[in-house]
Amino acid sequence: MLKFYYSKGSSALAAHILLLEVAADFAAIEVPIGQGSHQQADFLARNPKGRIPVLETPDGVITENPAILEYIAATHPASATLPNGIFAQSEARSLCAYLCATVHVAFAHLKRAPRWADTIAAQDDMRQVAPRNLAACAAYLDQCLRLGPWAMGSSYTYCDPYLFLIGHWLAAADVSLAPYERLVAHRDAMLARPATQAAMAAHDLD
Ligand SMILES: N[C@@H](CCC(=O)N[C@@H](CS)C(=O)NCC(=O)O)C(=O)O
Repeated sequence: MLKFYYSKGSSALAAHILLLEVAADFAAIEVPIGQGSHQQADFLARNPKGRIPVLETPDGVITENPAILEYIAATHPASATLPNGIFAQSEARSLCAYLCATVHVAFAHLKRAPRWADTIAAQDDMRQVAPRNLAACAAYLDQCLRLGPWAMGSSYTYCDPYLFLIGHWLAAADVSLAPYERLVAHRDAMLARPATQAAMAAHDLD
């Protein structure tokens, strides 16, 4: 059985949706970031980076959202959430790398500014610039959906819960989705799926 370590409202929502979507056999273990549980020794033994999510598999521990999502898709072939063929798989990795390394980090500039700057002025500046960068990310992601309705085109893949998470965070960060019609349609299509609804409920989100 898989063990999935998550914190409510964190980026773990993406893998949580996918685990439910593919009907994985998993146990969800809450590690509340707000209580500092991700910095406790037992969690650091699993992920020395002290970050959520973590997936414990029969072969060992996986960290980093793109790797966790691809693992879930690849180990549940009946769900057909892994794109077919090396080109489509590379495109999926490319999108998830962008979500992880650029978009997620742009969000972190809002909440985790002290990680990158010591002075209050520099932190404030970073927070002020963040919405501009996030809007640029949203515009790019809207373009990515031009084939639609899903991130990779006509079929739902493991990228979709990750893209949904980002859309959800954008709205929560007061970056209006309204100008990005494809992102709005994608969010609505995701919200119509029972797995998304169940994962949202598990994270106390509506
Ligand atoms: N690149 C990592 C980022 C993980 C990450 O930063 N997760 C956040 C929650 S969304 C976290 O653990 N934050 C706790 C902290 O920064 O101390 C991934 O994609 O898994």
